[in-house]
Amino acid sequence: MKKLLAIVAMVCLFAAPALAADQIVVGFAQIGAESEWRVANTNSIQSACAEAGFDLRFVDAQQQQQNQIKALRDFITMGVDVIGFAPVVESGWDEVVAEINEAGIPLIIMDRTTDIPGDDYYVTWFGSDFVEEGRRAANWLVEYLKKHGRDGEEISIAELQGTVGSGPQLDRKRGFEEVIANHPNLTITMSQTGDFSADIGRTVMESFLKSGQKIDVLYAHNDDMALGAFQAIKEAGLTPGKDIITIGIDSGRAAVQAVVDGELNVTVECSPLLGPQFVDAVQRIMAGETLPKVTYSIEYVYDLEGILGAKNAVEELPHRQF
Ligand code: GZL
Repeated sequence: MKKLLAIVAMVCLFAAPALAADQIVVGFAQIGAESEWRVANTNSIQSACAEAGFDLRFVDAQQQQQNQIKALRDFITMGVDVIGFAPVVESGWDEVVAEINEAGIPLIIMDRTTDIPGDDYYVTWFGSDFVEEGRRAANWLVEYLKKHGRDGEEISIAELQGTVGSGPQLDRKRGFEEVIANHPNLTITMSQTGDFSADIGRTVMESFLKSGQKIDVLYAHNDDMALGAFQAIKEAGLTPGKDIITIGIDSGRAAVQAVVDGELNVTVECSPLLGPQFVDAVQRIMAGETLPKVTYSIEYVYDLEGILGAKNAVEELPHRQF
């Protein structure tokens, strides 16, 4: 029996898929799993890398910058072929990025951005134009109010911001405020971070509602916080999408469903499906190709009224991939 077990063990050992000598080793430091968007982004990266046959070293930093920095340093020590990450916030990366550059490891940045000046520290960045997403949200609101005969009204906007100091939080706010600056009747009267989390979005919305201030519009920097806020709105005896105009960003399946149900008035798309682009960038780097410094995703807006060319949520729902 012992001899048989020894033979089986030997067979398993040799049958195990050995690391191909030329297998590409990739390190990716992910922000966390704070939202449906992030979970879909992780799934996209992991499945695309598996399909490409990469040896992917993947770290979930649980939204802590120091965890991302540690992971990046570990990748340097491992001597991976390429490093990728989505910076949880814009600042605090100078030192570790200099170490990556010093080590001569190509750096891919996706989704979020850093405040490091210039663009020679990374090979390529791809993701969404967050300022444009903020503009789209505000321009949609301006047109919606006009269509519904409310463009002369004093409109009070409650804003649920994303993770403080992150690219999407800074830029979605910037783009939205750039547009409403031309409409003095539109005012952000309350604004607080919900850290892109549905739970925190709900508790912050509870506090907004308890303030007793008039709320005509909820602008949430991601759909998760908007959908979390709906619970608080309903507990206050109000109907989201009717008593309060609701605006979200990301356009995951749950959000597009909420538009179909009439609770979310509009969702501005921000695609997490960046895995194939990441694999393509790694393969082109390994082939010695030059890549574009910046590539923006092509994205749309989904509502039920086709405002500003928005696509119809009912038609889109069956096609949502996340
Ligand atoms: C945007 C991405 C944001 C999403 C949130 O590209 O960084 O982070 O909008 C996610 O849902 O948490």
